[in-house]
Amino acid sequence: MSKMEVKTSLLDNMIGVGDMVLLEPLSEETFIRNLQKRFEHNEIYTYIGSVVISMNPYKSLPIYSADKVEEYRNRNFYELSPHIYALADEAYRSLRDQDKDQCILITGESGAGKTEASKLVMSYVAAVCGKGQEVNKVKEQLLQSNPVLEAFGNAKTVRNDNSSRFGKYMDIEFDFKGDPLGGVISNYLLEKSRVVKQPRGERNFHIFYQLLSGASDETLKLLKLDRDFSKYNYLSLDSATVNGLDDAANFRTVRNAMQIVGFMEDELGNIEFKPESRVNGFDESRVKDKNDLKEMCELLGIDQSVLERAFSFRTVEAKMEKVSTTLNVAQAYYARDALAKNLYSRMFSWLVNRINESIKAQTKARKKVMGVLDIYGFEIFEDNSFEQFIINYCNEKLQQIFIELTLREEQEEYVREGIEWTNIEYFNNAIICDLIENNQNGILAMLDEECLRPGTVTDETFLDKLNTVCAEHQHFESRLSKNSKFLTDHSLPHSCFRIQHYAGKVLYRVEGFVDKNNDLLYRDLSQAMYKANHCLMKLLFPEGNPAKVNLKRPPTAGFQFKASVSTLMRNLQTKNPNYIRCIKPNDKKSAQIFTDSLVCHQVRYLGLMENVRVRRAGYAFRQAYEPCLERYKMLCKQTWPRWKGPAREGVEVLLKNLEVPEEEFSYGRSKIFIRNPRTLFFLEEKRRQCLENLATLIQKIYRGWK
Ligand code: AD9
Ligand code: MG
Repeated sequence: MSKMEVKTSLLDNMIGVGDMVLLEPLSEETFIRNLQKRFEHNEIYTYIGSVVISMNPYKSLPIYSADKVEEYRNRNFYELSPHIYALADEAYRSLRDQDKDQCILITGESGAGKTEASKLVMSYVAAVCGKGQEVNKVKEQLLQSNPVLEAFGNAKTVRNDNSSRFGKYMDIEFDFKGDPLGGVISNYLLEKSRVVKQPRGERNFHIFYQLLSGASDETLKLLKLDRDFSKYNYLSLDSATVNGLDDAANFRTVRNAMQIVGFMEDELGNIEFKPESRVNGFDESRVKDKNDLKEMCELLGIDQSVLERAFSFRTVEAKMEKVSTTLNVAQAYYARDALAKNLYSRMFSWLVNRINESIKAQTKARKKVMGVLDIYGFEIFEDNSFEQFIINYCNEKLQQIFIELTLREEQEEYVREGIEWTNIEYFNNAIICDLIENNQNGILAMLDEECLRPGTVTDETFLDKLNTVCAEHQHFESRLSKNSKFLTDHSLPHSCFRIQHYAGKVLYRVEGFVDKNNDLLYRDLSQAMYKANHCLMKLLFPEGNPAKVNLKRPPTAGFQFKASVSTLMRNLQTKNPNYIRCIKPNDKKSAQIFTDSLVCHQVRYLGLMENVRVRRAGYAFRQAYEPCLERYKMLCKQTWPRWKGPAREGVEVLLKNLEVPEEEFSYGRSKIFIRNPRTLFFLEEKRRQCLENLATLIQKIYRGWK
């Protein structure tokens, strides 16, 4: 094989084209038909260069077996048909062999398959890295953290029966050989409002149902719980059971997983108490059913009268003075719900910390890192609240990083390297990120300002402020008004504002924004919890410690989220990104339906067409001259064993000698740019053959000697 041969795996037309870069002719229509054809043949993965598009098959496919892992192991990215394993393998090898920290960025809307993809990447990496008892224990713990976190942090929504209600970023750490050492998980804003209220057709977090269906009678008795869901206000009834979800079996899986991760039996007990307190029905701010309150207090080791008082009165401390006011019924309900939400979300964070303690690497040596990001996907519901606003903001930031790193960076590199290039237009969502996060007049800043302002603050005053400031902007800055993504018009329903996100227009209802952002828990309640005779409560409610009177307000939920997202983005930018773009084929969770309009919408907002265009107009592969020459110099007599001149000239001689067509590459200032993945296969294949021949030769010589 001296002339270049084309590998067929990416070009096979029966099942569509494996790499969109090779699609002829390229249009949105052909792009979508190609995805459809592949989906119908169960080919759910398609490349755009090194980006993997993953289509949710909504059925289990036989493509994740141990044999498949072996097939993809140590193979070149473009060598076999597209698979998420190819991406995982490439990322892992590049981390192990080239010492480059990696991150796997998985994006797509709710139900598109991000969480499944993140688990596939983790299980692939676990299968191919390191061996031995210690290493296996680490792997097992890392993998088993998934079912635990999903039980406590996922729930059925109308979009997805197993929807992640928290953002998760996990750094998997490796030693210099590429053996796993441990990991660190960061969690982002759990949707805690779900604990006390779920939209129609949705459920509370899985763990509640799992516990009531799967725990033994003794455990339930100990926890003073009843199997009957209908006894609990906080558990929705219209969708308590979900088709295809076996809560009881999952409960056993989770318990087992917790043991593997390293939870002790008594800790398991600790987290199984639930804030599904049946402290219902307040009567003029007095607790009606004292039996429920009594049970909760017994479980948590709280003095009943203290908690009862905390549900009835509120103490405000100002300038060393304490003033007690009674709570009315609505305020008492509010206090109860606030306590339940805080108890659950703090317990969730505790759980993550506890898992981190178990899985943390036992060495201080430098580590190689692979980060896997699986967050909640972009959401547009009928009713969108603060949570959707936060979730969608996070998705905007991820889209921004994709634009920065693939579209902008790629084009800038051509300019830097002096390669001829015509710019390709793409939509940059920086303007939407700015609208939300700008320190002066971004929506989050305005919300904070309103929350901290003295006087009467309501969701409505916040909305007024938003409308005034954003309208002023539109008025004064014509540039902004042309592009403004804050949409004001007179057709908006009452108490709403609308944002033109990169993925679509979303109407947000302001109700609850101020409150959720403030995220305050009456001090009497945190003190009551702190006084509990239960070590976990002291840990979860440290501000309840009477010795620590801190009049400073805690940072708002929005502020904290913005800060943690910004840290995450900085972290991701230090790593080599690998993208998985998830797409859902239909809204019915069906394996048969391919809804054109839905897919088209996702293809558009994910910027996939621009992605192919940039990639096609450009070069699929680039490498600095020195390492390129080093890798392939064995393929040419003039460059082997050593090339004496500048590396760039060596590469020139090499490619000429191998008869690679001239239009296939360009010489940049410091790098060689190769247009088509096929050329890379060709080089790699030649190199493999060469090494094989060498090995056979050595064997022959060795045998001859014997
Ligand atoms: V959300 O933003 O957390 O609401 P995700 O995470 O994008 O969403 P998820 O991975 O949970 O979606 O996938 C939804 C469902 O699709 C899964 O529960 C599976 O039933 C189904 N799915 C997704 N990917 C695959 C797959 N590769 N093979 C089989 C899949 N089924
Ligand atoms: Mg998910």
